[in-house]
Amino acid sequence: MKMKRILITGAAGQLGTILRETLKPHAEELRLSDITEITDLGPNESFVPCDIADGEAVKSLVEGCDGVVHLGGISVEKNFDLIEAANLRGVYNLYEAARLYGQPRIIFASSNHTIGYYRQEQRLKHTDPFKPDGLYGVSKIFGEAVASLYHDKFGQESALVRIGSCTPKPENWRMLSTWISPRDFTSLIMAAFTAPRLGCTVVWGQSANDMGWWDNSHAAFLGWVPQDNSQDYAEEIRRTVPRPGPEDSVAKYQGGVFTDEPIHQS
Ligand code: NAI
Ligand code: 15L
Repeated sequence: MKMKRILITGAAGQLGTILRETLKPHAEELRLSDITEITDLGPNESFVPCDIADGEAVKSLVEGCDGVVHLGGISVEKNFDLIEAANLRGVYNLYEAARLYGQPRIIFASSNHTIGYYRQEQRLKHTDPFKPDGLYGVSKIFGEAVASLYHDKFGQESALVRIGSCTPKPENWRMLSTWISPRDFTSLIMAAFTAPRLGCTVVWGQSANDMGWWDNSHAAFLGWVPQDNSQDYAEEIRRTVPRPGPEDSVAKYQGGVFTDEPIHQS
C-alpha cells in the first residue's frame, strides 16, 4: 500500500537521513521537518522547518498527513532544559496536533534507554518495569505514557518502538544484541502503518539477532518479521573491535555507556 503523505520529524538526523531513502517508495510524499534545514530535496519530498517545542507550528505540520514517524528531539543524554523542550513538550505537541488533525498513526522513536539499567544477562518483555539510564531515557518513558493516554482517551494508534541501535551494520560488541538494520526498521514502520489494528503497541526495535535481549512475541500480530541478524557481522566485530572488560558499563548494562553519564547541569 502506498501512503499519501508521511511526516518525518527529525528528518535531518541520522535515522531521518536513512529513512528518507527507504520510505521513499512507500509514500506519494514525504513531508520532512527539522530545526536544521534540509536542502537536497528529492521529487517527492517537501521540507517544513519546525521546532517541535512550538505547539502551533506542530499543528500545521501534522495537518494533511496520514502517518507520522516521530524522530525529532534530543537523542542522547543532555541537561533537563533541552530534554524538556524537545522531548517532553515536543511529544505532547505532536499528540495534541494528531488529535486535532485526523489521528494519523504515529511511530514514536522510543529507546532502549528506557530500560538501560537492566543487566545484559536479563531477558526482557515489554511489560517489565522501566529502568531508565538517564533523563533522556526518562523522556522516552514520558513519550510512551503520552501515547498510552491518547490511545485510551481518544483512540490514537501508535507504535512505541524501543529502538536498540540503528546503523547500516553493527559497530561494536553491544550492538550484536541491540542492532536493528535500516531494512528491518523500515519494514517495521510500514507494518505498523498498514496492520489492520495497531493499538498502542510497544515493539523492541531489533533485528533477528541471535544475541538479542528482548522478546517481541506480543507484537507478532503486526506481521513484522525482521530479516537481518547481527550474527552475520559477529566474526568481523571479534576481529576488529577490542572486547570490553566484564566490568565496563558497555558490557554490563543494556544501556551501555549511557549509564556512565552524569545529570548534566548545562
Ligand atoms: P539525531 O540526533 O541524529 O536526530 C534527531 C534530529 O532531531 C536532529 O536532526 C535534530 O536537529 C532534530 N531536533 C532536535 N531538537 C529538535 C526540535 N526541538 N524540533 C525539531 N527537531 C529537533 O538522532 P537519530 O539517531 O537520528 O535518532 C532519531 C530518533 O530515534 C531520536 O528520537 C532518538 O532518540 C531515537 N533513537 C535513535 C536510536 C539510534 O540508533 N539512532 C536508538 C534509539 C532511539
Ligand atoms: C539511543 O537512544 C541513541 O539515540 C542512539 O544515538 C544510540 O546511542 C542508541 O540509543 C544506542 O543505545 O546504541
